[in-house]
Amino acid sequence: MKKIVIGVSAAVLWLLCVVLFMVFALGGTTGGEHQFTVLTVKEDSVKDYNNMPVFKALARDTGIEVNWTYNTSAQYSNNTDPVGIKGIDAIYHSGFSNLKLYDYGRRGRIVAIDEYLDSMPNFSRILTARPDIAEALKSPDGHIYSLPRVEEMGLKAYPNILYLNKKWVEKLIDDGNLPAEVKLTKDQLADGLDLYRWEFKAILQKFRELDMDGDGKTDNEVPLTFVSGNWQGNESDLIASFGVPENREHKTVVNNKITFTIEDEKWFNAVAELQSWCSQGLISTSAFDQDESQFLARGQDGRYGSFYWWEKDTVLAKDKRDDYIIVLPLKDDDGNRYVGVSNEQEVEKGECVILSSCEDKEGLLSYFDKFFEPDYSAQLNYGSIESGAFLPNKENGKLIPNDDHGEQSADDFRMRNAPYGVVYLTQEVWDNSVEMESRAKLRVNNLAAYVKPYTFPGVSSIPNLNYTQEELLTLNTHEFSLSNNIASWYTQAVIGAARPTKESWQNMLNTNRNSIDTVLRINQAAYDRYLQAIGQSQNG
Ligand SMILES: [Ca+2]
Repeated sequence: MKKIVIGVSAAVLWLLCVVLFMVFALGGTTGGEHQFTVLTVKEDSVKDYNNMPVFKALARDTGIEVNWTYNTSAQYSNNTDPVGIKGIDAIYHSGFSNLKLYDYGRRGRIVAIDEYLDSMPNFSRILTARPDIAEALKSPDGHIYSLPRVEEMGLKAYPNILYLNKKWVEKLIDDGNLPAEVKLTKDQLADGLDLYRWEFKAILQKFRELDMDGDGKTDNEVPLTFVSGNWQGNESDLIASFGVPENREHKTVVNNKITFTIEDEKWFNAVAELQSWCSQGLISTSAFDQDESQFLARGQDGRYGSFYWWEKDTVLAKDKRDDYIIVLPLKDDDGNRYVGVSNEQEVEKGECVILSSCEDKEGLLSYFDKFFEPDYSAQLNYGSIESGAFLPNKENGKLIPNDDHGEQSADDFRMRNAPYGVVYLTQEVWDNSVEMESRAKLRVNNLAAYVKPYTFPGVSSIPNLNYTQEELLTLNTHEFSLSNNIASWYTQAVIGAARPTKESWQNMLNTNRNSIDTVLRINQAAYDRYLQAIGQSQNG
């Protein structure tokens, strides 16, 4: 019976769609050229853009009709020449690299968007107000070939927070099992716990030896875990505690100098110590081969003694969340703490490209220009007001996120309802137009209180750099093999049976010397130009 009702309503809906489509199609033909087809990359679990209220609102607002067609990311990545797809005017979520953007751009296959700024008041304003963004978007010939995604919360540079199972530490204290040299009392067990690295290690050793969860087995506790090399929740800040500004690319800016962390002997010392932690079972070997979803699934039942992640709520089932506390970046023997800065960008370059075959470039770009307005950016990023992503009414001129999605988690809701892509959400927007989600605020506050103050002195992210054609090609030859070589040496060293030798580390550096120096030279040249372009003195 239910099936029949659904069938009937689907038929009615379909009929309605046909009628609506005809109305729009007729309107389109009489109105002229305001109809476009845009290919977007999305998974089947994400709702149809054509039915999303935010796109209906955009159509009403602009008088421009966009028909969205889809590729899943698997389909899309199999297509070696997506710009050659017939019948589309643009690609949303194009994900093009610098080299690809420039390559398509100089061959005239995608549009130089900077030539259409008259149709794009919002984007023009952004480029003027933010020379760093303008600089980041340029290709070697000075043209801008893509529309960006800008989401600034100051979060992505610090993707690792160390969480510790407080319940288990309490149990150690209660049972008299806390190592005598670790002076910890129960009332200290709160967010911001202050530990030397050696104290943390001594606690992990107890987690390893004892049946912490009380199920009768001593082999199913995971003392420490993370997702090695992942963009969040990786081991970089454990390595940083040895006094080296590590991130997952092993490459950072120290006092305006592009630097590889792997060249620092402190990095080698960290790797050697990690090997010892792994061989003693303090770090689970799965930390080096699990993906995000496996890591999240394994954490739910509360058998992690400690882990690195951005927030604990996604890692733990609801009833386990209060069991964990935030540990400050681990102190070295001298009492110093360090965290590195990631190179994850809050300005993402290749979000949307317009194909040269598009017959009304001004029209389509004036449509996408609307995406940069706060109300549209917010709905594109979190879901439509009508779908329940925000409360129906603004407060003090601000959109207020709706955190209550019933049985559905905030992540699930957002994944299905938000198209993401071209947005502009900056501090000014958070201050005036859109209230930040409560979980984002929590991250901001946690990072401000427990992580950011310990940023390695003089260290900053490598920004989006603007390369010449020759530089792009040279980087293309060196970067990929270099990062593979580093990753394979590192993983073998850490999970190997014996402590890595200094000689094997130096051999790895020697073998890759040419690539290391070439990448540094090119990055530095581009970084110096970047500093000049955004008007900063190199010493300042
Ligand atoms: Ca157990």
